Amino acid sequence: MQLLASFAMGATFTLFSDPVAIPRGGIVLHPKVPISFPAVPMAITGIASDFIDEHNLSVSLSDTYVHHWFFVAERAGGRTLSVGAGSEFRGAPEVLPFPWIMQAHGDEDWWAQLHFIDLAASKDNATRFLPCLECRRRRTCGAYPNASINDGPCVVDSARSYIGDDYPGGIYACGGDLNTGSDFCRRIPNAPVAKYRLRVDVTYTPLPTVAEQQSAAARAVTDSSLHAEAPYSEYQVPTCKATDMQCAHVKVSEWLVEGGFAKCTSCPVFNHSIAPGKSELSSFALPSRPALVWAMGHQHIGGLGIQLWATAPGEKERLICNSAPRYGTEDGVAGNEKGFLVGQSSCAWTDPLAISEGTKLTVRSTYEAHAPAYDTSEYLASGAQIAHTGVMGYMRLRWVSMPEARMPQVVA
Ligand SMILES: [Cu+2]
Repeated sequence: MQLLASFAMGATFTLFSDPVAIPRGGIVLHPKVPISFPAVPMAITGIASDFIDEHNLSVSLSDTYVHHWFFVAERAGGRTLSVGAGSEFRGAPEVLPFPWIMQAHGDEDWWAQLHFIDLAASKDNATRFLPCLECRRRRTCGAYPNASINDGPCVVDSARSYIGDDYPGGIYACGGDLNTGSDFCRRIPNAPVAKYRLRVDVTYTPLPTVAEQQSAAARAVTDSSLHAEAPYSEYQVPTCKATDMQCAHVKVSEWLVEGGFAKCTSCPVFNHSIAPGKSELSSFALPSRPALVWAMGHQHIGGLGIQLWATAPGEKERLICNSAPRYGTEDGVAGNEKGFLVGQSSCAWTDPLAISEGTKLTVRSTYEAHAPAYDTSEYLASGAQIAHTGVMGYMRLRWVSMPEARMPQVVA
């Protein structure tokens, strides 16, 4: 309730997740950490986040890697908002162009999904650093807590017996214990436990009257995320041939905007032995007369950029959004960690970009694809096969419904 006193036009308030404990060298995946969010109607215009320790200081990714974070609102059992992605969080605040908003009605349940990998035992060892945060699967691993000190990413969840024996790494190998964390990249005997929190800064305008709430509804966005790897949530980047001087890998998905949906026309049938995901990731409902107001890609280390292209009926293909990653340049500096992906550029349209019926949308996610520089003999996927394990190529989109009178016949 203290937050309410500070409400004003365009004000910002700050939320904190509950503290998350993680043993040094461990991993934590909390699927649903409750967030106390003010139970009043508001128009959210921006969300920024930070990852802090017990002293409210920003934590470096090279110390504890924020693999993913999602800040989610649910209403009447359905998800109404999802913000966040991965390690780029400090350099990728989600700020909608005026006058578009994320609408909170005041009766949502808010929670965060947090996935952290502690690199304390790996950051001084190049042979562990990258395979650790990429969750590269080891050939063998002991059972926690009696695993050897050299154990690392393994598929240890017996409930996931459907995972293929040749699964090379990714989320399935990074599950961890949901409550206490688990041994992961390198166990530290009697490891101390760190406690971290997610800090979320919300910029908003209050909506105290029914009339203001109704007006805001016309400016409220809906979201969808078109994966280059749909219907999966991750993919593997194959190592390029030695003769390939450019050595870049491009993952592509194609989508048809038709009948109120964006449906993937190039995606395979979902098979859960290959990678996490779900068949629903191949089709998304769109608002009537869909138009884009914001887009941002999400990639992992090794990403070179992700693009959204559109081909309206009878038109040539056009680049809609090029979302470029930014890599840090300073050792251990939170927000600019050397070699880490610390930002991702966004695209925004104050005047919505209408996507007409029959338009083909294409997502292209590019990664560098050189063989790993470390010895991969202890991992399931050898360097000759996989350059990066468990990467993502998400194009995160925010949609509004275009006024009918302004709907063009082709992409503007
Ligand atoms: Cu990711």
